[in-house]
Amino acid sequence: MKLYGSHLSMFAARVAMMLEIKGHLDAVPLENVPGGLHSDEHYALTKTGKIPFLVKDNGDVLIESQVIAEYLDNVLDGPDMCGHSADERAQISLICRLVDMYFMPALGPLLMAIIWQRPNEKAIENSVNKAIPEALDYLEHYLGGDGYAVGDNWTLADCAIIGTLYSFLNLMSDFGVGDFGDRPKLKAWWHTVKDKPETVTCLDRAAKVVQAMMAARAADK
Ligand SMILES: N[C@@H](CCC(=O)N[C@@H](CS)C(=O)NCC(=O)O)C(=O)O
Repeated sequence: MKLYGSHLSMFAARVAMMLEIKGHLDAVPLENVPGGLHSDEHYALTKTGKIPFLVKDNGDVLIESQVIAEYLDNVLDGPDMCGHSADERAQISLICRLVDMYFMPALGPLLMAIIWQRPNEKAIENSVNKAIPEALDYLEHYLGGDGYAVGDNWTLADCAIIGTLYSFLNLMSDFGVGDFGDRPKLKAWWHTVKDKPETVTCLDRAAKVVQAMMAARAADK
C-alpha cells in the first residue's frame, strides 16, 4: 500500500499518527503526491485532487482521511484505534467529526493567510472571534477520556485533534489564537499527551515541512 499527502496536511497527519501508533508508518510512509498536488497524475488517481489518498496493493484508491484511517485500522495489526464497544466507536467518531466539521474549517482562513499568503480578512475575523472558540467549546464539551480523548489509550480521536495542532499551537499567535483557553478538559488532555513520543513526532513532521517550505521560499527571493 502507498499513502500520499504531506505531513503539513492536518488530514494526512491524522492518518500518519495513527500508522505510527499501530507500528506501520515505516511500511506505509506518507509520500509526496506523484507529479505534485493537482497534477494530471494526481487527478488520474483521485477524482477530488485532494490529499491524503491511499493506493491499495490491488491498485484501488481510497480517499478521505477518516475513511483511510478506519480502513487501515481494520486491515493492519496493532492497537485498535477505532474503539471496542459501540459506545466507544461512536465517541471516537464524534470527536473526529467535530474536528472535521468545525475545528479544521475554522482554522482554514488562518492557514490560507499564514501558509498560502492569501488572507481573507472577513473570514479570519469570523474564525478568530466565533468559529475557533465555538469549535474548541464543542471539543471541550464532548471530550470524555481518561487521559486520552476517549478511554484510557490512544485512539483515532487523539490523532484527529493532534493532527491539527502543529499549525494551531505554533503558527497562529499573531491572530491571538493558539491555545486551549479556559477549557479544563482540553488542557488536561493536552497535558497528558503533549510530551508523548507519538505526539512530539507528529508535530515535528509538520514542522519540518514548514521549515522546508520557508527555506524554499527564501531561496526563491
Ligand atoms: N475531507 C478531506 C479533506 C482533504 C483536504 O482538503 N486536504 C487538503 C490538504 S490539507 C487538500 O488536499 N487541499 C487541496 C485542494 O483542496 O485542492 C479528507 O478528510 O481527506
